Amino acid sequence: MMRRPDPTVWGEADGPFTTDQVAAYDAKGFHIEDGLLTPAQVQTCWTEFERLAADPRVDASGAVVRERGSDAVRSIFAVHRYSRVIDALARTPRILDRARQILGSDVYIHQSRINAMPGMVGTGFGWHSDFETWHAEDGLPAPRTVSLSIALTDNFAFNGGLMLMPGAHRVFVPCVGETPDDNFRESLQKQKAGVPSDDAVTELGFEYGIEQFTGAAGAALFFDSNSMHASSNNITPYSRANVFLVFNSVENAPLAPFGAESPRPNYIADRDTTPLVPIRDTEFA
Ligand code: AKG
Repeated sequence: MMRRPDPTVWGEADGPFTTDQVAAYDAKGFHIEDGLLTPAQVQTCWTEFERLAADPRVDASGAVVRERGSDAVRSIFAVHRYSRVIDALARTPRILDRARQILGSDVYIHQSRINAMPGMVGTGFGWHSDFETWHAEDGLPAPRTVSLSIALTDNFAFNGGLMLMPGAHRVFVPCVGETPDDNFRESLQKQKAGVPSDDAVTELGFEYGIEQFTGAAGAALFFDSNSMHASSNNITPYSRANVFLVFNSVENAPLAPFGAESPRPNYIADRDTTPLVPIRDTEFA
């Protein structure tokens, strides 16, 4: 394990986060904002999720990942490409200005997805840092991204709410082994390459502890790309669906992958680095 050489907050740009919130994000690697979306806006996004999940063209594109051993939708990728609503969501000032504030530059979307975590059959995501994969397989040079997870259903402690290790984003954990060709075909259902060893997770867990993102639908979690995070299986009847938007700095454009033969497809790791153009808040939903 090594201390991360890069900052978490890039520059001192103004924005919706207060100075204290920026300092806490810097120290913990994440920030929770209750009520980022209104109930009506959540409903609009949920309707989009149902529409995309039923669209055969989206399915045929490969963007829909299903749970192992069941037909239930686990993830839909590139939702900002398939949905005008999600595209507009990403460009609302309350979201875009926060991403720009943390990253100190213009931003574009590196990845978007809805993780459905369906009731009874939703399977969790083992401990990992996203930056490991985004560096090795997508070619992002530095951890200069901020991820946003917005709850489309209530996120409880018991229905697969995301767990994070506060402060562990400052440690980079190199993962053992090589990335197999087309690793994403398996890793999006269950990640095996690019994950830290049990010993590394144990050490970090005892040093940093674990907190959890819980909140009513509409709550949001902003988190750093090197945050150590995971979720448990959802064995409750209550689905835990979240929309994820990953903002990358335009100054951190992807290069050739650092640890894989070829980059992942565009619907998983977008290589169009055109800066997002803001909209007015009233233009969204
Ligand atoms: C990821 O998208 O990298 C996650 O870890 C998502 C975890 C979740 O949805 O519970």
